[in-house]
Amino acid sequence: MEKNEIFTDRLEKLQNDQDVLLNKKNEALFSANGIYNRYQNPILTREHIPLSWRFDLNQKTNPFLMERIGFNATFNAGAMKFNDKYILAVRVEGNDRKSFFAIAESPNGIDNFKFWDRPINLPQTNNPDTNVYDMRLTQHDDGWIYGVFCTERKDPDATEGDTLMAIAAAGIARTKDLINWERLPDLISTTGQQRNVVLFPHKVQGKYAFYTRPQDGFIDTGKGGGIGFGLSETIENSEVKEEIIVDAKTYHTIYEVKNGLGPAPIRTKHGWLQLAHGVRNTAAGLRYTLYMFMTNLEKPWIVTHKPHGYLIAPLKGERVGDVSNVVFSNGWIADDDGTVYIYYASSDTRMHVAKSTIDQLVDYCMNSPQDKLASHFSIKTINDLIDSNNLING
Ligand code: M1P
Repeated sequence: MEKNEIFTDRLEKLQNDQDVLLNKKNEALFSANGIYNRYQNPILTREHIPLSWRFDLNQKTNPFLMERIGFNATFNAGAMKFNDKYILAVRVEGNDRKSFFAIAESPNGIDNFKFWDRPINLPQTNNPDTNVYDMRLTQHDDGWIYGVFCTERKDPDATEGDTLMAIAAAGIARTKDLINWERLPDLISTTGQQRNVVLFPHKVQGKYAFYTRPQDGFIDTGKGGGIGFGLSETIENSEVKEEIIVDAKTYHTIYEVKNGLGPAPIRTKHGWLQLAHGVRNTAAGLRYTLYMFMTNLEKPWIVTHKPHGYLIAPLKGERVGDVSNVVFSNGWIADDDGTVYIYYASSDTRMHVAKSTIDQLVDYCMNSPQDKLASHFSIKTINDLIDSNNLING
């Protein structure tokens, strides 16, 4: 085959394949638990990355139409509704392991997600990031859209030859249009490291409020007790001087190793709906699942309801990927009609959506039994349900 035929044939196939993928309809699957519906297809994969980010499309300089820049994964996306579109701020990871953020939009929240023309050009602080990931979007009362994310840098105290020691901190940027971003200084907090930090949408006691996840190591949270909460006088130089623990990591639960808040909470008349990830240990390594709880409307750091166990765990194909046995969420959208789109990533590889409603999630949180932390209590809870069902059935 002639070189110019290779180029034109490959370009046609690549463009057709991507058109088919981007326009594919997504169907809701039957929900056995009645709490949410999963969907048939992932909503974003590395195959969704625009061809112009991957290929030199000039036949003269790339006669074989080879990929020049490879992409490894699209996952852990922040989410919001913006100009009537369903927007994801996606963690895109290149073959070089560097993550960055890129906006993808869909007209209906479940399919047709397309990336905007270019990735987000995130300004640097005077301590440049090595890697950035897991942006939580918050539409704040102050008029700005905030993106709070993890910024990772090599630990300056790493001993010679140690190429692993790193420091995680909460980076903060804000925007009005999701294209032009202003970078603010990283959050200063009481512990050495932070990940999974979320800005609350309203001021509390006149201050900016953050959910935090204090940790004294890069991977291990150590003495950091779980999902925290703290206040900062300003957002331009954020500092949380005191963190209280909202939801503690706990022995023999799905969040025994660590946990972290997902997206900014959803307000309901019964309280704030909260989505988080919990991590437990297994012989096969860490297992990440998603769980929910509700917090008090006026005191969003106080848990009022907490169903036992997980809401979403990795299922079928979701179980396998770069970091297997993981589901992770840092984005959801509540529509005006009460529909809730839960965006979650599986195994640090691809994005999915599950659909529910505020009414279903409130009912789930308020009426599911709590984890009473021992098998014999679980049996009692099951027997109570059987007894009340027997009463109904005579
Ligand atoms: O690999 C699973 C997840 O691990 C981290 O989350 P956490 O800090 O709670 O362990 C993050 O790196 C996250 O991006 C990743 O999905």
